Amino acid sequence: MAMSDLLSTEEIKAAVGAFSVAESFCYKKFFEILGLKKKSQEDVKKVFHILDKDQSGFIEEDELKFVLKGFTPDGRDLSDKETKALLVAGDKDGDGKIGIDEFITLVAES
Ligand SMILES: [Ca+2]
Repeated sequence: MAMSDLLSTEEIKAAVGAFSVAESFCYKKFFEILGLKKKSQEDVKKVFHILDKDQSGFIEEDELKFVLKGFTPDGRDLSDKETKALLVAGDKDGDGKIGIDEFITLVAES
């Protein structure tokens, strides 16, 4: 399963391209441009599993840093500050990583 099976390449390009400038990342706008919120919960789960590269069942901080690359290889790395902000937004139970339910909530909130 690849991101391009779930989301259109145009939307991926537009969403990643919108945050090409350092420190500009906003997950709400990102998910909005991607059209992720309109997707079924099943598809959002599939996106989660792609981003969970080591299949640990959680998106950890080091996976969040490369979240844009998870969508397209030319995505930039998030800065440490952006990564932390995204983690704080998504990590509702404070365990330092994002679980699948937290990811679904994060998308729903966007
Ligand atoms: Ca993981």
